[in-house]
Amino acid sequence: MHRGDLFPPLDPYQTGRLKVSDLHTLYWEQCGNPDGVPVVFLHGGPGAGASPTHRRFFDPRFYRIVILDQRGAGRSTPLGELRENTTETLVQDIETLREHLGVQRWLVFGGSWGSTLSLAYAQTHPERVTGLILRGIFLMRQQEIDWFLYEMRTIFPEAWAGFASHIPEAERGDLLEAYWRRLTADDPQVRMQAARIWSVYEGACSTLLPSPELVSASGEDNHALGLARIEAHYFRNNRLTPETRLLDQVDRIRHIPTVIVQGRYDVVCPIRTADELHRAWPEADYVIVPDAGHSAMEPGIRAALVQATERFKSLS
Ligand code: STX
Repeated sequence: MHRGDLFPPLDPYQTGRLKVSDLHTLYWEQCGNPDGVPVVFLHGGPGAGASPTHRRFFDPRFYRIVILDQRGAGRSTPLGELRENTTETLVQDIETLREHLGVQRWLVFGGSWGSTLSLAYAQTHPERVTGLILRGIFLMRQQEIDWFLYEMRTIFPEAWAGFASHIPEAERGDLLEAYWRRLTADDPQVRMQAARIWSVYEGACSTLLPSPELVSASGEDNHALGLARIEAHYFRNNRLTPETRLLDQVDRIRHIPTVIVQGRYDVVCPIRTADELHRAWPEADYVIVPDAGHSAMEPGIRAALVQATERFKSLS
């Protein structure tokens, strides 16, 4: 069994665009084996978009690897569009793409917000899901959003200072509202500046050890704009109801083979949430990586994720 690192870089054998509403068109790609076992990759944020590295969690000889940029994210258009952009529309888009590609059932792989969306998708369409690989669990509850906005400061005070100091002191009592105003301002420069600072804050808190590469990638214009606008939009306008919905509805997916991978020192999505999910769902395999933070690219996390995709070969 492959126990090493990511698979080698690879190009898609097919890419496409799929119009999913009057407003939104999705970017998607397929890599690996066209006759292989289907797996769909769901990126984080929401709004972060997928990258070429994400293709490399899966053995390309075995898997038919489907990757999409969610509404408003990455190469999907319009970038950063907030209208018609809810958890329900994202779940529907996954179904639209599945049907478009002629896939019956697939393995669903998602980290961070991708874990949230994977759970929402699986609970809505359990018959379509052969397995779940979930990393850095995020359930979009008030406590997790407050942690993101105010309490990551406990561990990353310098990064938080950069995030908070963009906002005048009088507005700092409600950072989400203050950022929302700027991220949706008429002036594109005001939006861009706020987006860059929001995204760099998240990136800086994502790794156990400092990663200048990840921080500078976080500040890249298109990535930052999609991520910050859509993330703020979901935090402010698109909470789950009730907020415990994904935990309450574990019964719908309890039978689906699942691996949860969680970094012990994940500061963006603290392990407490993964622990709650696993307590509600003891049948799921739970892998705690003892020396990792949040990012999928943390060495221990990516190794655990590759081990999980390798293990799923025998269940396919
Ligand atoms: N956001 C969680 C999430 O999905 C609250 C996420 N966290 N960091 C990221 O995504 C990136 C580092 C991929 C931007």
